[in-house]
Amino acid sequence: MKQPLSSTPRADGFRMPGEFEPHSGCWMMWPERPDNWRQGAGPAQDAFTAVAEAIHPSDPVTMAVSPTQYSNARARLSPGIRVVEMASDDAWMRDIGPSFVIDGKGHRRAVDWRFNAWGGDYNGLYTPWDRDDAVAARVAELESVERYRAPFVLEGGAIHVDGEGTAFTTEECLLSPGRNPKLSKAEIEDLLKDYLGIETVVWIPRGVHEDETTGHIDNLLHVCAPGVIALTWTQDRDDPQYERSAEALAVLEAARDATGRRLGVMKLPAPGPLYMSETEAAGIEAAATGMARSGGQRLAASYANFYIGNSRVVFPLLDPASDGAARDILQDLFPTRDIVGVPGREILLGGGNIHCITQQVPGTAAQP
Ligand code: KQY
Repeated sequence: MKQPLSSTPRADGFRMPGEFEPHSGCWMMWPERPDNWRQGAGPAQDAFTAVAEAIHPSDPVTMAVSPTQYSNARARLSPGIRVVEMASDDAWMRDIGPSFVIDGKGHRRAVDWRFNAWGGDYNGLYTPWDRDDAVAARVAELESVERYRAPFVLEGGAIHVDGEGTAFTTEECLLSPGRNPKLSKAEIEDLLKDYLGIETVVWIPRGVHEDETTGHIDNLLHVCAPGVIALTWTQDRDDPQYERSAEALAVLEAARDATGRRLGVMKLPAPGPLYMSETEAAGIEAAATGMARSGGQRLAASYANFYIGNSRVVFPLLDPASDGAARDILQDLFPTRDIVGVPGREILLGGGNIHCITQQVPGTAAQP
């Protein structure tokens, strides 16, 4: 495997583009871990297949899959979806894949973050995680791009960018003791600037209630365009999510992005609240580490966990009472894209949703 570059994206004139900018493809990873996916992962494989098929008409999809699952995945996915063999510890391509950066001259590179299963020995969700940590380098190699190996722990779901110099993250996540306990907030902010090619970090206090990633931003909000944010919102002041979303709204309303612009915030209704059923919990094998499951457990459900493709936005269907309202808001936010809902509950049971299981590859078109 090729050695990583020793400089940084920012020093080399690269930036992470917004998800709403053009893509040349999308990577996913096939689920199979029986202590995270119920009934031997069959229902999750159906859900991941539906997501891949929904994205594919918009962005060419590559599904990475372990050698033992290759035939199963190949048989389930339509022929236009590329299937490649790759080892992993679970299936969260947003978090284990690279974040791609571009330079506006047609060059693309990968940022390979250090991965420790969302908290390492402190509060990580499983061990070992070395196969997950190796995924970004393999994706970079298959995309034929050079790679930076970042010197700190971060998952792709811990950040959003607007492509114009601003990144969004949460203090709950990036300042958690399980990730980079020796780095100060200022040091983490400097590293974000260097590795994302940005100027401004908007720090949201906390993410979604009961999110086992410790506060990933991608479950709380989405950057829909420069200066436009979709934020998970509940009207129920007694719901623990209310305070979290209200704090986020206050920060967003007070913030200026890297261009000095104020942010517009669109509220996405929170589904539910949703809980794991006894039957669902019973179908998941007991976990040796941090992924204990039980009936009645609150699920970290959010419509903000969607994927923005070239011509489609693919969002999770989570609650018939609010799916339609979420769809209408997304259509207002993305008037030129089709809004495609895909059942999201099986992915939610594993701890995330559609954004968490996808990783876009930006296009290479040079910018003026
Ligand atoms: O990005 C994510 N939401 C990943 C969730 C990991 C959950 C592992 N059970």
